[in-house]
Amino acid sequence: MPNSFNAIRSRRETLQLAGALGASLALPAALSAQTASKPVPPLRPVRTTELARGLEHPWALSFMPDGRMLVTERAGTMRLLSADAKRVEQVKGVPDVYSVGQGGLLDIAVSPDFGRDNLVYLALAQPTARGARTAIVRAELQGSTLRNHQVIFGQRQDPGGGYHFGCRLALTRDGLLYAGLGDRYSQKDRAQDLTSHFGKVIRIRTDGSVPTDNPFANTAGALPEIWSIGHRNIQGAALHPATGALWTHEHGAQGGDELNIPQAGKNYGWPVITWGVDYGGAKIGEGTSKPGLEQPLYYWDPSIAPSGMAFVTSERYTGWKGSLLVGSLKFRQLVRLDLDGPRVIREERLLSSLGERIRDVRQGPDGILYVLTDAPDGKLLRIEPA
Ligand SMILES: [Ca+2]
Repeated sequence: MPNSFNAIRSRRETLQLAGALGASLALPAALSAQTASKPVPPLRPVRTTELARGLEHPWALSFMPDGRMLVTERAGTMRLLSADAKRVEQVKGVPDVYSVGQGGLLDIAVSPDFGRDNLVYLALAQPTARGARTAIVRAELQGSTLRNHQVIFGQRQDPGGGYHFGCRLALTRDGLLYAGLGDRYSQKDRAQDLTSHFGKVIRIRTDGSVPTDNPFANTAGALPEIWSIGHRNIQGAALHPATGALWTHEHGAQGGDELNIPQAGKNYGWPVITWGVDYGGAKIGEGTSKPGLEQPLYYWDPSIAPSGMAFVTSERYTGWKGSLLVGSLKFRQLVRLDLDGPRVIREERLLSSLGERIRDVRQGPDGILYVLTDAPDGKLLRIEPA
């Protein structure tokens, strides 16, 4: 089994040795792998209010500037909720999805300029003649209808099977779109292959074109959308509110769920290195570290099955500003990570008493936090200081 404490200790010893030798040892941007000591129970009580129920396996929540909410449902439907969630409409014009296993309608991101352009971005498993691929569709929301659909990205390969589509989206203010893509499980070795979109973070412009400064834009044979490689199944993505950097998390196999800050052209290791093992306990790849491959910022062992991610910028929660929230499907909790720059200094587990799989977490324009629960009768909950 992976032993994170040894990893931390061996890094400290390396630093001490380097110091003793008078050597300058540049710290890698992602530092070394780290798991926290035991997660702590809630430090302060929170109150949850159920705003809506009857959502069918809701997957993602995105806010419009006026506080209205769009919620995707995995089977391929979408709801538009009024800001108080009292009115719920079915959105028309949702694109066809491959609703098999983990596939279906996945993430949604409302344009930062929605008031001007009415655009929304959908990540979905899209059916093809041979199987399915993860695709990103841009459409205008007019009233409660999506119109003028454009597929702005589609994975190059499209095998069958219903696992590991990813996909989470992060839109920047200057017109870039990051997407975290899964390895499709059967294609895991291709997470290392620059001719495949499996197991990658991609970076495109919001019209689907490829920025010329992408790290592999001038590499012969490489797919130019690729930003970083060696990911397994990304289920959370958010831009850091101060640095603007993309943060992601991904599911490992048994143990080894990871938090990363994917940087241009870097390799995050899957399936060559991982802090997890295969289901059943068999070793995966070559171990936990290898020169040239990035260590995660943080990892969970046992796996929590993370889903959804939001930085807290709100002042409304004492002690929470600047922390990172991550839903847990497996442990049925909301995880709050206290950060010191890129290091996790404490992990707090919230909402345990609800017993709900947490699929998504977002901060609304009102500075309040909202979560979606994963169930046939899924809920939208508001989280407030008690
Ligand atoms: Ca990794």
